[in-house]
Amino acid sequence: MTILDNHPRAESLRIREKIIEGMHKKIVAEAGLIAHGRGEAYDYLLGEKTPNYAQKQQEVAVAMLLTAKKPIISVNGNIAALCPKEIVQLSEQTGALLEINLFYRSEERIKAITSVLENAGTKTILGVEPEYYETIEELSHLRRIVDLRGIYSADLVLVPLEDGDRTMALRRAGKKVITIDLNPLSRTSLWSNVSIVNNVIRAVPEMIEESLRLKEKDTDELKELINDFDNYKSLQETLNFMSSRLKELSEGKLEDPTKNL
Ligand code: PTJ
Repeated sequence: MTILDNHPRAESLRIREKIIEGMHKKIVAEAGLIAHGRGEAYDYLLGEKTPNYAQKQQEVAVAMLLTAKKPIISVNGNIAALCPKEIVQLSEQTGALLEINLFYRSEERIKAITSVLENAGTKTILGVEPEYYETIEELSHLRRIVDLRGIYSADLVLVPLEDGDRTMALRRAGKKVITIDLNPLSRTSLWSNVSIVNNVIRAVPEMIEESLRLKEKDTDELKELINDFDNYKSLQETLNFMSSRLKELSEGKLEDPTKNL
C-alpha cells in the first residue's frame, strides 16, 4: 500500500504495514496484529512520544542488562517485524544474546524470524537448535521450549511485547524480567522487575543510546540506579502521566479540528 508522506498518520500507517507484511511472511502471528492494535491505542495516551517516566525505566533496564551475569533478549514475531536491526544492535551493545521464543511456535515461523535476524546482522541466535532445547516446566505450551545456553540458564530476560503467563513463569523460575509493554495494567507489566511502558519502536533505539552512555559508568553507580528503582511506584507514575494527559485534553488542550468549518 502506498502511504503518502502528507498523511497525518503516515508514520503509524507505515509501522502497521510492517506488521501486516510480517504476518504475510509468517514472521508475525495472526494474534500479533491484535496485540499491535492494542499497543497503538495505548500509544495515543502517551501522545506517541517517550514520556520522562519511560526514560527512567529504560535507563534502569539498560543498567540491569549491563550488570547481569547472563542477560538474554527474547525475540518474538512482532519485535522481529518492527525493529530487527535495532534489537540486534541492542544485543551487541549490552552483550545480551538473542533467543527466539514464540507463543505461536512453528518451524516455519522460526525459520522466517531467523532469516530476519540474520539479515539484520546477528551472528548468534539461540532457541533454534534442537540439541540445545530444554524445557521450563513453569511455562505453558510450546513457549516452554527454551535454549539451554539462553533463557534456561539466564539470570535476566528482556521480554518485549509479551503475554502475561510467560513473565509470571520466568519470575517463578527465579529470573529477573524486563518488559517493554505499552499497557501498564497488563500482567506482564505488573509482574516484571522493570516495565518499560513505551512503544518498542522508540524504546529500543533509545536503549541503544542509553547503553552507550551507561557503559561509561562504573558498576556501583549502575547498581545504585537499579536499587533505587521500584517497579510498582514507576507504574503508578505511568498511570498518573496517562490520566493527567487525558485530564488536560478534556479540560481544553484538545484541538477542535472542525472549529473553522
Ligand atoms: O510471536 P509470538 O508467537 O510469540 O506472539 C506474540 C504475541 C504478541 C501475539 C503474544 O505475545 C501475545 O499475544 O501478546 P499479548 O498478550 O497480546 O500482549 C502484547 C502486549 O504488548 C499488549 O499489552 C500490547 O499493549 C503491547 N504492545 C503491542 N504493541 C506494542 C506493545 N508494547 C510496546 N510496543 C508496541 N509496539
